[in-house]
Amino acid sequence: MSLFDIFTKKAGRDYSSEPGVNNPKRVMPYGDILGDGALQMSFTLPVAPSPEAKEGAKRYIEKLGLKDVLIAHMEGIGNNLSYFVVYGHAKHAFDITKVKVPKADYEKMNLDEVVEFARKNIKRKITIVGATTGTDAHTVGLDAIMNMKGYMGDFGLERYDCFKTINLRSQVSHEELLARAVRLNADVILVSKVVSQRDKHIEELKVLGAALAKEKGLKKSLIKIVGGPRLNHAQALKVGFDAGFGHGTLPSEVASFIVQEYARRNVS
Ligand code: B12
Repeated sequence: MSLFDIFTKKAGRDYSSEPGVNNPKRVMPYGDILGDGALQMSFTLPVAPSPEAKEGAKRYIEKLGLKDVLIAHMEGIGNNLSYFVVYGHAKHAFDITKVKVPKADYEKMNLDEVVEFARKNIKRKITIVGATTGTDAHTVGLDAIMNMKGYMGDFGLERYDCFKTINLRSQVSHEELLARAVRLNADVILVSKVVSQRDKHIEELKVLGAALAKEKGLKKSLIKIVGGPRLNHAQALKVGFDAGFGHGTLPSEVASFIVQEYARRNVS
């Protein structure tokens, strides 16, 4: 269906009984009218901006199956590189009832609820050791979770009375993290991985996951958590961790998981 059709023939019609509209089995993007499949995407091509680059970008997106393609923006972003913003209309829909995403098992609580839960059920401070590992120098994500001031108005783990937190900061080797976790008798380790080029973060986490599993000096009940913008819970499980937290995670989500998982493992 073209944009013309959408605006002239279909506008004003009741779509609620049609595929793609309010129907969880046929979900699709929309822009102007539910079910129109309108979407916006952006990408970079390794060519200088030109009328040919613009037309090439349009044809490429048409090959991907989008209709009514409009290049809304083209901009040079360096030597022989162009950035594009494109609008188009997709025809594909998906069945959201068939989509299952593994998630860390916890009920979200706020700071006071976490502290109260720990006071009632745990009755001791939980020792948490955090680090950004390998050559990764990004500390902001880990700090957002651990530091007193927290992230997006949500206080960090240092603020919780029920936790003793040790932030080893960035570029921490696996050996050092393991040694510190053993020495501090850690209950939880938090690993941050931000650089993900060529899936380096996954490779390194596999190695760390295996080293953690082998290390005899660690508590058997140690809770291993990993986080970063290109990570999710399913990936964390695959590399030997107990939970994975991605983009936009709030400290209280991590705190909620920690106390509930600690109670599951340690309180009978
Ligand atoms: C700030 C920054 C830097 C600073 C870091 C300063 C510091 N002290 O951290 C500096 C300038 C040092 C830097 C360097 C580099 N950077 Co940089 N950097 C960024 C930038 C702009 C912001 C990252 C950030 O602070 N985000 C804010 C925090 C709050 O978000 P977050 O990290 O996602 O954290 C949240 C979640 O992911 C999660 N989380 C994160 N960690 C953890 C851990 C746990 C346990 C849990 C539970 C949750 C959790 O919770 C947080 C809060 O919600 C990003 C681009 C971007 N916009 O994201 C690039 C970016 C991450 N950097 C990038 C790159 C390539 C580099 C360099 C390699 C550049 C270079 N060629 O030198 C170097 C790497 C140096 C190194 N050895 O690691 C790339 C990574 C690309 C990739 N896919 O790997 C990015 C995406 C930029 C880009 N688009 O190219 N960088």
